[in-house]
Amino acid sequence: MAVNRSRKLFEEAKKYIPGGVNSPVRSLKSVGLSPIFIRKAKGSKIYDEEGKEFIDYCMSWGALILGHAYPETIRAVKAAAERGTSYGTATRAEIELARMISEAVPSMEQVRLVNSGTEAVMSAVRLARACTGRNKILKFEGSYHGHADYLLVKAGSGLAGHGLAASAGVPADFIRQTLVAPYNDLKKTEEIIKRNRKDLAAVIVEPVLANCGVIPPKPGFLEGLRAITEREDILLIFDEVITGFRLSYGGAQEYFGIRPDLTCLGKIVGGGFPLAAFGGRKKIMELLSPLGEVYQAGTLSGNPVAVSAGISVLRILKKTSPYEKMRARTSILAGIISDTGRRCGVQLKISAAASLFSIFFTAEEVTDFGKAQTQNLKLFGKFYRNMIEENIYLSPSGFESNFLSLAHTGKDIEKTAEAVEKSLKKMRG
Ligand code: KE4
Repeated sequence: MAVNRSRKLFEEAKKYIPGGVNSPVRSLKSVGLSPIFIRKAKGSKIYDEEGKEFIDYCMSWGALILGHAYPETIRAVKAAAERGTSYGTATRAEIELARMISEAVPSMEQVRLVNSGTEAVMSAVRLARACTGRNKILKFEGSYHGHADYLLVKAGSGLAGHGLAASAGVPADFIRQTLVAPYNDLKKTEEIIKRNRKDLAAVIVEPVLANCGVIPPKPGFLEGLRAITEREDILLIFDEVITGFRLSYGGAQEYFGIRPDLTCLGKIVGGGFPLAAFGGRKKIMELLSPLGEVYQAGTLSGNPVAVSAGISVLRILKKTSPYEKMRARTSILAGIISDTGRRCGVQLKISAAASLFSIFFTAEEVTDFGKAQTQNLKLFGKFYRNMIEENIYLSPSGFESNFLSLAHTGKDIEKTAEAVEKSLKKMRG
């Protein structure tokens, strides 16, 4: 078979880029494939270098809730770029985006724009440590908060898929301040918090665990977390890089009715550009330089082109509030996949939260990272490769989430359902 263009490009890429990719999870290594090089995208579709069309459920890891190359975003970005790509000064547009975020997420009384989710989380953690004068932070097994050294501890996403519990190159004393608790286990979490309360600055949580597949919070888990951190005077950080503007216009904190002290946003808020944000109570945010003693900076922070993309997306989301429609479409697809698995005699569990979903090849409910790790990854790889053959591009790991967008049509769902049927049938026997 002629080596396709992606394979040829991959060989070329490996000469100059480690592993041929700029981020491990897009290597497709954990599903037994090599990267598919995408040349263009529109709506719910991506097209490889041979022009082959795929229905995309990775959607740039959840960033493109409106779909690829959304016309309003393209128009806004072109207009912004024609006025210059970066000034390194204050601009009017940054005020508008910060105001829109604060109005959407009232707990974010003040906002700082940064360039990635990693940077947003790093900054929020530093702020929490300065605000409380304590050093320890608590995260949950399987959660992924970007690649800051001290957070690469029992992390999800690419670390889970590649079996790296913590990355090389991170000195042991860098992670000494990082505690880990089992997600959805409030009792164990409370024990760890009580044992460490005098050194604990913050608890950071993905309100829906979405980096080991999708694991929604059990009823009462987030409420309990809020009550305990409030009582123990510990800050609660919601990492809403995935759930922000995804679960609702006000994110998971609106969806679940919980008010954290600090919030991190990414992906959707940047409209597909390198833009993220963190924010919280004014009193805490005013600790940031140049007002306070917490240093945080960035050459391209609040970049006018990226900001124009973010504003264009938030305007549409605020105006159309597509959340119920996307939730309904996601549950239809989840139901179809679940029924098809039963009909084909393949044991699988669908886990969904709003327009997020993931497929675990296991018979038991997946409520934490430990259970997610028992999924049959070999079967997931087979299913993944079969779905690629059917031109469906899922997020390439059993430890990632899939994302529906406003651009996914009923026809896309039908095609996906047919692809699931064919893929699962090929896996029998
Ligand atoms: P970035 O630095 O990749 O923009 O954001 C880090 C981050 C922080 N918090 C959460 C909850 C996240 O999911 C992420 C990044 N998500 C991964 C996919 N699960 C990004 C994909 C990648 O690493 O290539």
